[in-house]
Amino acid sequence: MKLTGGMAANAFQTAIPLTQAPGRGASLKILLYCPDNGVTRNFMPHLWMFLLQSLTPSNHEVLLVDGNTHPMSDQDLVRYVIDNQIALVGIGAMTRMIAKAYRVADAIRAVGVPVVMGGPHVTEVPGEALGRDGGPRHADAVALGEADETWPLIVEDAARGTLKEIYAPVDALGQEHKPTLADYPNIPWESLDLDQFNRIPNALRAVMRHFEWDWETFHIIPIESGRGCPYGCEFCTVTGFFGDSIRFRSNRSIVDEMLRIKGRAESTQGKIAVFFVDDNFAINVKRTKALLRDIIAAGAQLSWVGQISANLLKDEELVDLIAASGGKWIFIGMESLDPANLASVNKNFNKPAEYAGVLERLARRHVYAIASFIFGLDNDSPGVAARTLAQIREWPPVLPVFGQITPFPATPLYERLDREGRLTRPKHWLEFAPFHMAHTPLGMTIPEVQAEIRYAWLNSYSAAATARAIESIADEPVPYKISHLVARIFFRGIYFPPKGIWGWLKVVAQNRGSIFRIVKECFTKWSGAPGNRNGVRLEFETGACPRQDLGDSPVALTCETAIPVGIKPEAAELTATR
Ligand code: B12
Ligand code: SF4
Repeated sequence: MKLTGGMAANAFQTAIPLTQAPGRGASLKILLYCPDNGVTRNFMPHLWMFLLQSLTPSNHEVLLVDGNTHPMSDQDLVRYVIDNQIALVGIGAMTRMIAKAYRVADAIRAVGVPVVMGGPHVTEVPGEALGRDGGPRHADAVALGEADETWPLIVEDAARGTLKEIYAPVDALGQEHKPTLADYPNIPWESLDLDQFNRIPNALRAVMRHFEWDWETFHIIPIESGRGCPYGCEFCTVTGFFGDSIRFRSNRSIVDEMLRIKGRAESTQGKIAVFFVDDNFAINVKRTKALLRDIIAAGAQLSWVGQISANLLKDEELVDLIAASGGKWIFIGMESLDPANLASVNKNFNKPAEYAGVLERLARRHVYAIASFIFGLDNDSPGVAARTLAQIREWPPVLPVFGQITPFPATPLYERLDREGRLTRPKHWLEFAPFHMAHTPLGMTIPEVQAEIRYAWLNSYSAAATARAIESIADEPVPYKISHLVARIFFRGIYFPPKGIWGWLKVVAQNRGSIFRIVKECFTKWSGAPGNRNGVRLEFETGACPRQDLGDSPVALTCETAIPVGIKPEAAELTATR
């Protein structure tokens, strides 16, 4: 963790050492709350809430509320806190949700309930939450960095009424100490109440039940297999926050977690997919292969999404294993097609000339890419969106996402732009505005960047672009087409969130050509299996497997499909910063 500023530098000195023995105070009822920011929503629960819940000493009770799935006004939340006799509230937020987080914290503190804040933003600018930067105070305490080991101490201090202001993961000598992940807790996914995170809209659940389709629930569950990334891209907070020393959980604990999740899916008529939230899931290729082999050997495959940088996806065996272990979509931070741009943000390990090969290698195994681009980099000029889209059209179908370069506090980018006097909104997080830049790029104006981003989203997810993408996989099994279509509609909602039922009907009407084509194909295949209602189901189950042309691949070709039919395509935001 890299702490900046005077306040941050003092943080380690004032923090309590991890060696302090926790004593037992009263039993507390604790609320962990994750704010939405009223604009963007997440499609997946936040891991930190479940992790901290599992790490809470057992004499306390922890309730979770995620504003993304359960939006509440500040006053509703205060009422919830009072009604449930909550004695401590923990709030975690990324930079873009921090303004809402502060507002909620203020309202809760106003009724006398202490608030602890944690997560990337308060770690980066702890003085802001504590009111030490001249602004108002929003939190009674802040947890800096990884809180796996400090959280139990915070809870016990709160129970004794001795909450301190700053908790940092330090050893007895005041040196930063990173959790090893060797004794990662069991998050009881098999028994947790995940109802608020079900992605199947209410209206569709009854239909699924009626037809006995096992899509009554669909959850995306976050799993971390390791932490840390050594690459240090200029705009990224990860190297600063988690450190460049990479730590992994044991394969056994990850496989066990997946088996428990799989067991839940099988026993609940539902589907569950996993999001490996590691920033670079294959940062140690040898270890990732070993993990994927263990997943396959244990029969723990679940459909999964992960984030892997393009340079690591050149390894054929790795990609075989990704496919065989259930990997469906890989998030790739391509950022730019311009090597000068990549060099300017310390990401020149990305080689645009290699992107096509990587995408084809994935597509051959029916694994596709979420390709993330950043506009507004210093070598960008007007027309960057059209140039990028022209290149994308040459590739196997991908789900592109576009954002602007954002200087997050405490990143090398923020510091450089600050030094260069280029920050136009140095505290952009206090006035969050989606897709609005906070500094002036060198080759374009801020409105030009916004226009490029809009052009890119509009033309990537138009009905014509979707029809082209479906056409490009015409020879693939139906499930892939369904999966692509649903994913494209879902991703379209990132930039163009549909408003209510009419909004959705409009999206369906616009894409009726692609929908009709797939339904027709589905129907043909279904009726092509006389007397067998399972005709389609059978294809869904086998269709997701990698093509059987992997030669002497050592991996077992078994996998299950998770087509996110009925997924609630809310306005999710995907990172464009990895
Ligand atoms: C998964 C993920 C997502 C998911 C959604 C989040 C989710 N539902 O989990 C998706 C892919 C949608 C996403 C989107 C975005 N993301 Co994101 N995402 C991540 C990622 C890879 C993993 C998060 C995670 O679960 N980590 C593991 C947990 C255990 O770590 P943690 O959350 O930090 O929690 C620990 C501590 O922070 C602390 N803690 C956290 N909260 C709290 C609260 C309390 C009370 C306490 C005591 C402690 C505490 O304790 C935890 C255990 O040690 C992180 C990078 C990373 N490795 O963390 C980026 C990251 C959080 N994302 C980031 C960004 C920028 C974004 C986007 C804005 C990108 C974009 N341009 O669109 C969007 C915004 C989403 C939105 N809705 O508005 C940045 C945030 C930087 C910042 N300063 O805010 C990160 C750090 C990545 C980066 N490159 O810098 N993201
Ligand atoms: S952007 Fe990705 S590769 Fe670069 S430092 Fe961040 S996590 Fe690592």
